[in-house]
Amino acid sequence: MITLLPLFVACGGGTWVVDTWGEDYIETGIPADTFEDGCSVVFTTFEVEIAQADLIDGDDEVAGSVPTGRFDLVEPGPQVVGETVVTAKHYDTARFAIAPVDGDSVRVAGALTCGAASVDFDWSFDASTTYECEPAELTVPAGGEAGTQLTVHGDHLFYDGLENDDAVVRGQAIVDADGDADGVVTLAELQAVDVAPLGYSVGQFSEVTDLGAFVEHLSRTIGHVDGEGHCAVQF
Ligand SMILES: [Ca+2]
Repeated sequence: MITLLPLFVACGGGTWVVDTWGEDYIETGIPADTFEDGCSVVFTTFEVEIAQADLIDGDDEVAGSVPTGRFDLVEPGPQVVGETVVTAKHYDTARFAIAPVDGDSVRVAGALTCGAASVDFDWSFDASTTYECEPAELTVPAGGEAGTQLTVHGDHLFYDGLENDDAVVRGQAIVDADGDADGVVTLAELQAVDVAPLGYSVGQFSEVTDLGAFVEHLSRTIGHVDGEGHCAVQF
């Protein structure tokens, strides 16, 4: 009997481990050479509320769920979200939700610098976003473990397009949005700025007409899988 237990485990399942990471852009900052207009940003807070982290079987069944929680990605990572035992096999889909649990879903704070001008920001978003992700190669081995990473891309908050592949990272419009010139750009100040004169592209999202709505939309595009892997979002 003593030898049967490990055999059973080996045949039945393996461990799926989920972590999350904001990479250098969130931990250290986004350098000026990444911005089309020479700005740069340093984050002091980049919190995401991971409300769901599921491994999906081929027939759209949830094969396993890991415990979730709130993570500040400014802290050096990757940070482990959780793990669960699932049937050992190949999987092609992981589903994550960044959504409010007890407060907002995403909070980003930091400082944006463009030339001699610098502004602070502290923005909270409360959208619920489900990311349907395609890990490049995910096979959970019997008796072993395999991992999936919810990789968060901080630079996406500063894209100048909502869906075009040639969108670039810009900051000047956000610095310029500081209407009362107090050195802090609020979401309300972003909402007072029309995006059309900025040359920003909204693509099919014609309801996005101000810079606040634009950045909020971008806050729902930050989730990726295993680095640069693709996740689909239904808006
Ligand atoms: Ca202000």
